Amino acid sequence: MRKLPLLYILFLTFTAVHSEDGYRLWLRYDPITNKAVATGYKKNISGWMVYGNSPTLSLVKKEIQQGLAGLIGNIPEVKTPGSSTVLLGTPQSSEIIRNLNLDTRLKNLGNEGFLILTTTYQKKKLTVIAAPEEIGVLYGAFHFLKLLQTHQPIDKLDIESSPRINLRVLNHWDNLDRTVERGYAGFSLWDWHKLPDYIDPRYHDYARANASIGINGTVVTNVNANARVLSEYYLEKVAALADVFRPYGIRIYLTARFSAPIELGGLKTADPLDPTVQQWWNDKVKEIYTLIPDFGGFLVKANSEGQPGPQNYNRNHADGANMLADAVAPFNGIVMWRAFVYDDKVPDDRAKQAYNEFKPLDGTFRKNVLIQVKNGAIDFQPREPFHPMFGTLPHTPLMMEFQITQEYTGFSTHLVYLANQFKECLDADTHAKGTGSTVAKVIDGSLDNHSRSGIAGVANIGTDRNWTGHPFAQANWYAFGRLAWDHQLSAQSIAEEWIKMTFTNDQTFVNPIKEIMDKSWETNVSYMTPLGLHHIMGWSHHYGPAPWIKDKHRADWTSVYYHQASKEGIGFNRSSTGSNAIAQYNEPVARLFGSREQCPEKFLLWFHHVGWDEKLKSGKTLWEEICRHYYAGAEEVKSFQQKWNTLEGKVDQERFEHVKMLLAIQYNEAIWWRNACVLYFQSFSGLPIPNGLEKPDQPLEYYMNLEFPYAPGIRPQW
Ligand code: BDP
Repeated sequence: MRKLPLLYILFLTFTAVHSEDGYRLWLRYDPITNKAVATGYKKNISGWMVYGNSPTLSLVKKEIQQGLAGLIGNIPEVKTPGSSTVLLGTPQSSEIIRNLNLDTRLKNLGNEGFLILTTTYQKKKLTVIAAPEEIGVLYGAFHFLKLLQTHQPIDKLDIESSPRINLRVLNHWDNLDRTVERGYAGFSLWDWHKLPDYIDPRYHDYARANASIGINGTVVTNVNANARVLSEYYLEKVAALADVFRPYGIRIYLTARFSAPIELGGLKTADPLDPTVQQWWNDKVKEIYTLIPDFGGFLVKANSEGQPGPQNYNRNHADGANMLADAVAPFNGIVMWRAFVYDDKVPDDRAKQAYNEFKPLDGTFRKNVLIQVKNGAIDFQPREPFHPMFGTLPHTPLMMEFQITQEYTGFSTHLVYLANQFKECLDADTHAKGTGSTVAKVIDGSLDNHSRSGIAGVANIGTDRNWTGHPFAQANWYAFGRLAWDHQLSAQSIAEEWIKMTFTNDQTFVNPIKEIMDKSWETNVSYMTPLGLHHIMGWSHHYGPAPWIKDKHRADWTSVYYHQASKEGIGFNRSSTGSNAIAQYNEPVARLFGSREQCPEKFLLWFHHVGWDEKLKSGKTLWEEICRHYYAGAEEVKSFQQKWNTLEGKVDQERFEHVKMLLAIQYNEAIWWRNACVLYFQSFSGLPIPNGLEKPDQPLEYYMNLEFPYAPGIRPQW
């Protein structure tokens, strides 16, 4: 039998009492063990009071009470403010807040912002957490507790914070049978069968976690939509979820299957310009709002990957989106219409198709339509250049769609901190209105003066006890929320606060882990798709390497379509001598990406077909550089393992062992990626693996013959 370390055995004995299974996420509120820090906080917090007892302010009360009790212990709720009271409320709920002359400051915060201020009132020192609306008070409470969780000073606070983006939503690709498309953390949280009568306490915990990072919307159903969710039977269940989420400031949205009028309504058509179709949607929407008065609206995937849409009736995306937008407009609802469209019947480069379809429609969408665009033009690859639609459709509010679930970055087995990936895209300069026209400014509406703005993240959450499968995948959920609130935050600062709240404030743990997280995405790109390679993963399930995939029923679902490897070289020529996809970018981006010499090497094979022997900036040939990346990526995972092992004892044994085992899988899979890709590409280059690099222990055929019919996350009908 395998011997378990003594510490681990001891820990197992105690877990019944206090288990660190990751359920509590970043909201652990364990006692601050650093005496000096705890004493300092106690001096500044002698009591607390929340003005008001609405559903949201009751949550504030519960959070503050729980948070303070957990972190510093026994702080009484007081009836009147004494010295060092923490006082929370809105100007409507609290006379003291009204008397503090904060009107202008509060007004400037918008309806979700908050203010945390150390001040004096009637000679008493107070910490005031105030907001124009109740939800801001909840956000402020979480922020204040975060200061404590991360051991920040609180004696002289003056913090104003409001979100840069209005709509901050999770997209759940959850099916009504509770499977989750591209979900790697168990089944769907939504127990449709038992709803509306059974309310799983987890729904509250889910909403609370989201509120703690400012997420204010959730699309609970898959973009590959099932019309049934719009039936009365399901709408009652949706309404029950909406009731749970409401006090947390979270609105519910549904995916709308475009053919629902036929499937549910028995109509002969779903033509958006047919008045009976419009009427069907108007009636359906009215029914939804009767049950859910603050229903957010619809998310739609149309005419993409076999989904029905307006083009089935020779109408365009604007016709479809506007028809739905008209139905929800009287109720202040919105339509998030996805730009993820491509068709293998179209002979053009897949990377160009979304822009080609949407650019001519710029300015023709209703005011309550947002076009939801993936970060890159292909499909959530480990690394993609930013989507050319950002910065080229000034008359249409564009939403960002990031993928938090790790479909293409190792499922929930690989430690990959995605904030760096999100940031690379957000910080990219579209040059739409000169230098500094970043993607972030496009989506927050500031570049083109759009009052609506939005960002969506495809959720990585499921029924796994720790929500996300990998303990570190929680960081991606967290970072998405934080960047949605403020895209100016750095990936590193977000990592730091997450580590402290999720694990420990011990800097000898925080620093090395921050370093691992910071490197982890680049590492993942290196051992999967270095130098701009893309879409070379296992067919359909996307598990593991499979650059050899060819001859499928759709060319654009094969790997050879994307890497174009030949005896001469490798890479997709999207320059002016190839598909000319670069022309969709503004200058000087188009010129930069289009030039073989200037193109950043991280995107080289995305835009160029390059000879195996051609020299790169390092002086090495392309072949040598490809090998170097694959080998270095795998080696880095080994270094993560080594570093992790030195940290045993600094955190609970349960999560320590969990991460340790997952890192071992990640290392094996990185080697698998390395070996399979290097051998496969070698079959074209005919060149030897450079000296000093270990030779793969299996022949290429071995890797090509591996099969994974039950890899998680796949849609049953694919
Ligand atoms: C791809 C996924 C597929 C989704 C699609 C989408 O493989 O399961 O349905 O994106 O975003 O990445 O619609």
